[in-house]
Amino acid sequence: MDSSRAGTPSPQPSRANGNINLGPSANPNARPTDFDFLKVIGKGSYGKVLLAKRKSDGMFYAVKVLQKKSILKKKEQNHIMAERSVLLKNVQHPFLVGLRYSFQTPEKLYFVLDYVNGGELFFHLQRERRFLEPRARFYAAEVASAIGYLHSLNVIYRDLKPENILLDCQGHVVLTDFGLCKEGVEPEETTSTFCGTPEPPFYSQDVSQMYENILYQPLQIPGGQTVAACDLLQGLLHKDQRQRLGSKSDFLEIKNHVFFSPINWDDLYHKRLTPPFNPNVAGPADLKHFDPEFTQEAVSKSIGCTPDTVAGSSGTSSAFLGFSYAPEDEAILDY
Ligand code: ISQ
Repeated sequence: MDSSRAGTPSPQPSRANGNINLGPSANPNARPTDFDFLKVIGKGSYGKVLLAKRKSDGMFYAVKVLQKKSILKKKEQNHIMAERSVLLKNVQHPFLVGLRYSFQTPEKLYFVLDYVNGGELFFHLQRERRFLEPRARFYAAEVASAIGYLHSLNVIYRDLKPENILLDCQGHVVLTDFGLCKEGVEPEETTSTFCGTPEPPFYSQDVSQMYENILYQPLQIPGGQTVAACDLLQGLLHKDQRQRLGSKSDFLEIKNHVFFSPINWDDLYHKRLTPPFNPNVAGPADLKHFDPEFTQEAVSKSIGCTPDTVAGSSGTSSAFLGFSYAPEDEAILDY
């Protein structure tokens, strides 16, 4: 049922009666009670991500739960629906989290995502303070490969930061949060909104000062980097977007930059490069790489106890008609 393959437009919400309709629901049978919700493993601007075990087969998933009432403003609905349709396109890239299916109750939206437990890159970077260049190169290359793929679908990923980059159990990158993706952007177009989390290297406690820094403060790169790394950073952070690395031929320019000359991109894509760091997890239930701030938080009882009603019955839920999704070829996805 994936109507949003590369090159085809994403499903667009229909606005009749103010409802959003992304097409026929494919998995109306899914329920929150299908899962045991074990731990909170992440929090985003619109909800939580929970580690969940599916009762029928014992499989672990990361289930993103969003409160409908907190996203009912029109702009925010579009944001969530954009996230969903972006996720639908992503299942085939090795470094983007896969959406298995989604469903809703009158109160909440549920995204059933692949669960990866190597931890956030943010967590590892905080612990080690900085990565040496070969390690930074490996992560940057896997991220660039994923972003290049999104660009090939005319999708811009607008909140790239270490918190949104996870590692899988082998140490490969998995990008997760698609809430800020902008869809349907043609290559000639640009996007001019300030987006994401505009912190280092232009950080200031005063947010407007930080924006000033981003726009006008010259880039200062700490010593100890190779010429290739400095050149890459200067290229990516060029103030003039027309001169920025990637502005002419996108991912190809990144791929061909001298900093990445040790990378065989075909081997990278096929996960034939050994990750520079092995998260050493004991199994899918090993949460040692997740911040205790999240994992010690009790899972709200309401998450697993929503009535077994689906959208369309009343109130807020009608705005999310068409949300439920199950993959066309369930066998491929091992469901
Ligand atoms: C998958 N696995 C672990 C954590 C996650 C957080 C957000 C989205 C997907 C995830």
